[in-house]
Amino acid sequence: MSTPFAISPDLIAEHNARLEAATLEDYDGLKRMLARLGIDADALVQKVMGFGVAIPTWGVGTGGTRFARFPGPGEPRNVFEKVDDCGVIQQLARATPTISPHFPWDKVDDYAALCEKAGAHGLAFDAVNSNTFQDQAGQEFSYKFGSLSHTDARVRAQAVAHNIECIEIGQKLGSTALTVWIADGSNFAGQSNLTRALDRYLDAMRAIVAALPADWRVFLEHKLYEPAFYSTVISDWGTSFAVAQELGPKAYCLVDLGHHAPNVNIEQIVARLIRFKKLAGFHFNDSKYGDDDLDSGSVEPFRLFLVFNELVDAERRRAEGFAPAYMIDQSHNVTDPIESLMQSAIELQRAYAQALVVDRAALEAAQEANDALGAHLELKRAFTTDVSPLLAVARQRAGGAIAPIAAYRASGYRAQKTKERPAAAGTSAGIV
Ligand code: PSV
Ligand code: MN
Repeated sequence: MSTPFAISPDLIAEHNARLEAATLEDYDGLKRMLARLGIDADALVQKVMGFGVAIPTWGVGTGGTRFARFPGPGEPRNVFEKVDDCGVIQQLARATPTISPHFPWDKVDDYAALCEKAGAHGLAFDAVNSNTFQDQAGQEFSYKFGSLSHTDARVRAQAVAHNIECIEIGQKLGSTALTVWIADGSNFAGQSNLTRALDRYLDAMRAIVAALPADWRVFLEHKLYEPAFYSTVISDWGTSFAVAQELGPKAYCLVDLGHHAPNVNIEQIVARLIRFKKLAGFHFNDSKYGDDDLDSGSVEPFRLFLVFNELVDAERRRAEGFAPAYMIDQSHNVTDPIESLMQSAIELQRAYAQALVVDRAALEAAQEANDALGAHLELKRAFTTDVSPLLAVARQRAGGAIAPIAAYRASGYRAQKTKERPAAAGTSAGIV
């Protein structure tokens, strides 16, 4: 087999050489403006360069809805090809040094080879995700009526065993966290005993927690509804928090930005979880209506900024136990997933940089003086600061492309992959 096409460092260097002068001019302007506020732009660049978010393996395939999936050209057909695409995202945008795999979707015979593949791209593995929301070929018991909270102890045992297998695979990949999201719930009032379902879940989760290696954590991901539409076992952050408390110090609450009641104040939930030392981290995406899995920052960038405002506030005051894991969890239905993921990572960096621009002392003074508008204007000033040149400089200093999507398009990567990766029958990349 011929060597798969890769984007050459020369292409990135040429691309950067063309854009460098204008970028530095803009950066110098921003630097002077920030200096007037007592902010060192170069220190912010360093901070941004230290920001990393995991790419989910399933995100590099085209997603889908419950109605259809429209496969994209040159989609990765297996996890090794997914890792290649993750490599391109990191090569150009330099904000995604880790990969979050999903099992059994990403099961392989040789995990050492998978680590080697990731390592060749300078990538490592982050949290592993289990899957008991689908039935797999040859599986003994069905998850149609639930998994970890199922009424049948044999189904629960099967789901527990799967999660333990995920931990074992994760150990081979160098991961130290397991993310558990279950689709368990009910579609009819009366279908499920709401109390007993949670008790069964807790029992099953205790077995999973007992199997965690000493340095591992488990991330509990709540979601209000879908696929269950009357009740969901782990429906909200309150349930997640109570469960994490019962499960002990290895259990944390994961916030997927699309998994909340409409109009809920997500940044306040984040602040609460930080306060009680139970914030696991995030699945980043954006939404207009529900769990839309749209690109981060594409619908409500101010909300994303407000979330990062809480994160930076916690980082600044060195909040105890604060070590959030970041992952993107999106479904790319109408875009090239590589482009969407690069842009999403940049939007996350943007929100982070804007939150770093907040004058915390001025904000606190306004809050203490009950100067409502003054406090708000301090946030707005930071949010409306165009940090784009700073992000571009951070990318370039890290070895990436000043304009990653333009460089990607110029590289012809997708066209090459379309030739190299003829669609395989039954490819199930993405979320359907
Ligand atoms: C569920 O909607 C979810 O957010 C979970 O994180 C899953 O693992 C992921 O989507 C992929 O379907
Ligand atoms: Mn998620």
